[in-house]
Amino acid sequence: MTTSPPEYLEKNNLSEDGMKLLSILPKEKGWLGSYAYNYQGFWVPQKFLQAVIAFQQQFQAQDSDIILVTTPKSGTTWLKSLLFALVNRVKHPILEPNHPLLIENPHVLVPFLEHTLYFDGRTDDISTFTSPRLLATHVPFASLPKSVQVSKSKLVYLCRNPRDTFISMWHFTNSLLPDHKEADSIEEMFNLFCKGVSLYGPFWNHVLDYWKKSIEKPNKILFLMYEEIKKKPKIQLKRLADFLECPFSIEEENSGVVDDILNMCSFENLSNLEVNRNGKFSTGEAYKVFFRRGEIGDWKNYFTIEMCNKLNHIVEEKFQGSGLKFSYV
Ligand code: PAP
Repeated sequence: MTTSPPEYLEKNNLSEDGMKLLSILPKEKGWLGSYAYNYQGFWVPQKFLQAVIAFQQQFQAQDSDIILVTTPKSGTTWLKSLLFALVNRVKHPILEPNHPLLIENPHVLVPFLEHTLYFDGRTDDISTFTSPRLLATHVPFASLPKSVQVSKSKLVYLCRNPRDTFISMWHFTNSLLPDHKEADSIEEMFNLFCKGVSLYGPFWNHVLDYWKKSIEKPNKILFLMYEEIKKKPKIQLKRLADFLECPFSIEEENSGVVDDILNMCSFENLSNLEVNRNGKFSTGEAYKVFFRRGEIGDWKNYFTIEMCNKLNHIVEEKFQGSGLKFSYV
């Protein structure tokens, strides 16, 4: 394991209060040698802790907000693009040559609250963003700002089966290392994941809390799974449109708008765009790291029988009686 974590995971710019908090939080040596801190029951690297707190303290939800919540590596980039295309389809017709999704990365069009808008002491005036504001977060339900929970804002939740989520995260984290040197071994990272130590994890708590809330409040939270969107994209996109109260009209369906959105946001299309092949965030990370394979079942290339058994055992125990089932193929 590397001894000097990359900039992405660690940065020593916490306020004095932040440093005090850090000194009392439980910590674990996590991904790429950085420490993960257990804050309000979930694991977060130092780099994002202050931004999570700023988001909690400063964000004021508006009733028209649409907030995408995901477990990291569950297809966030994909759903950001689908949401943007869907909600803005009148302002930006799908086949227009300069559609924003053809020239900008989905993470720019649907920014993360803690990773972007409240990151590093930023003070953007997000109250003036065009309505409906499309925003994103990885923060667990119980730790969302109160105004999100009590407003009429809508939450779209996305998760993915834990095997593919883990493999995607393992590749992603290692891809942040220059020359992929000193990468984390899959065994070490898998053991941490099984202990619950993963970005915004434990994975099962994150998923289960949103699952239960989506049943309690079906008009507030829509629960989506990567595998279901892959297998039945039209049905899931229409579900999303209905939930957001912008259903497709018969004319739109007949003229192929649903397919046009799915084609524009497909892995093949997005990953081959110039902006996503060569563009970068202002912080230096390349957009291309968000496009790897985009498939269900890559776990088969990495998981041993023992790993499957170990994770199955945890997942079955945690999700018992919840009615929630993952698809692995
Ligand atoms: P984030 O949560 O850190 O923002 P996220 O977008 O969820 O990242 O992770 C990227 C994953 O989504 C990658 O999965 P993989 O490692 O298993 O390949 C990426 O390939 C996949 N992905 C990105 N865009 C699409 C898309 N348009 N369709 C399907 N999968 C996609």
